[in-house]
Amino acid sequence: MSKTIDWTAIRADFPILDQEVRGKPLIYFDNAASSQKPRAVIDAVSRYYERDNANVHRGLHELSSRATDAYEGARTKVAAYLGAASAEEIVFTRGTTEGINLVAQTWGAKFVREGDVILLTEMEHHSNLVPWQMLAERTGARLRFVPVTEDGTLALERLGEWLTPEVKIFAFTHISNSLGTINPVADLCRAARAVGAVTLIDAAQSAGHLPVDVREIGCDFLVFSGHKMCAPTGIGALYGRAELLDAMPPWHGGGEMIVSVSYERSTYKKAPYKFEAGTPNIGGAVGLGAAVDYLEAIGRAAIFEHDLALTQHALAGLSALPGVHVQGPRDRRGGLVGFTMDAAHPHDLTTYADQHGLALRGGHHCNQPLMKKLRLPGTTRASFYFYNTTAEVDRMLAILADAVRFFA
Ligand code: C6P
Repeated sequence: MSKTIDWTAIRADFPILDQEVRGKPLIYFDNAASSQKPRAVIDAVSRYYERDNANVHRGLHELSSRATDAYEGARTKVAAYLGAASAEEIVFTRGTTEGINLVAQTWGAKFVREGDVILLTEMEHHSNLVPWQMLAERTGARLRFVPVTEDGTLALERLGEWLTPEVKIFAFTHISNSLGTINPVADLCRAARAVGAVTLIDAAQSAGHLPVDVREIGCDFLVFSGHKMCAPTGIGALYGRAELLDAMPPWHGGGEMIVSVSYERSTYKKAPYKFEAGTPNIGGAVGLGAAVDYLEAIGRAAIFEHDLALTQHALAGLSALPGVHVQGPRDRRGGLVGFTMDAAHPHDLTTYADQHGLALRGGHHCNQPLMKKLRLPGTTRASFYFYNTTAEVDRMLAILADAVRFFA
């Protein structure tokens, strides 16, 4: 059992939550798309620009060394947050999407050949699908998918049918952004290792919501986005096992990633710097470091418990609404609920909710193939975070009950 936390006091850390939208108190349930930012993160970023701003790794002056310390300090915090063996295993990226593209285009270009298999699942976000399609097109590799079953989980009892020795990489999401399913990532990594496949975990929906330890999980790569876990947009990280990062060629070329350059050729720094060409998002990294400190002070186990309590409350209420159908599993799920309403298209329902100050998300959630498979036009999704309350879930349920009558 985790420590007792004053969740109401925590809410006061988020200035944006204290406002009315369309004359109603804002209920922000679009956290899976992007979370809100606590004062601690906003202040850390402001302080950096007010006091320390300069370029990193270059200038031999005080501000540059402060900026470098702040940037590298953030890398160390992220490494500890993910349980990485060292800060050199953390590459700063713009977010999940960029991290996956980096692996597909560097590791993939070097190690994936015609006839190899790239194994994904049917519940992947476009970010963990399109970069692999591009790699397959370039190399002649084949894509294969672990199916999603009726109950919104992966067909794991038949995993051996797809996870065969031809699989070079198995890339899968930790938590589905549409179904809420939590995949058993450590088991999947173990199974992949047994056939010699490398693993990549899309932790976009998990890194800020539950404890994630890359060495306990046993993954080779893991990617996440800062903006979904209280940090600014435009910053995220790729964790890569040192041995793999070392074996990968650089990605973008330019300043910061080189040791020496002649007109003809260049030599490159070691990881992670060889993957960080150009001036990085220093302010973003500072914000990410502050977000990590903030989340660690609350504790991810407690955050997960709070997410789950809200989700269970929402699931019970939604199931009682006529013509409303919840997608995804009942158990082993994260803090989001996707659902459909017979009488309303997800876009119309989401617009209706917005009229009441309730921010939901409606559509395919960048899961077009999954929606097609489930024969859904999309879903309406409520996604929770630790600053949300049971009273807000009750208010959502009341708005949706009105919507059932409105659209009937
Ligand atoms: N999902 C949502 O569900 P970026 O845009 O790079 O920060 O994250 C992409 C991404 C990758 N994987 C998963 C599982 C995700 O959920 C997301 C982002 C958002 O609302 C936007 S579609």
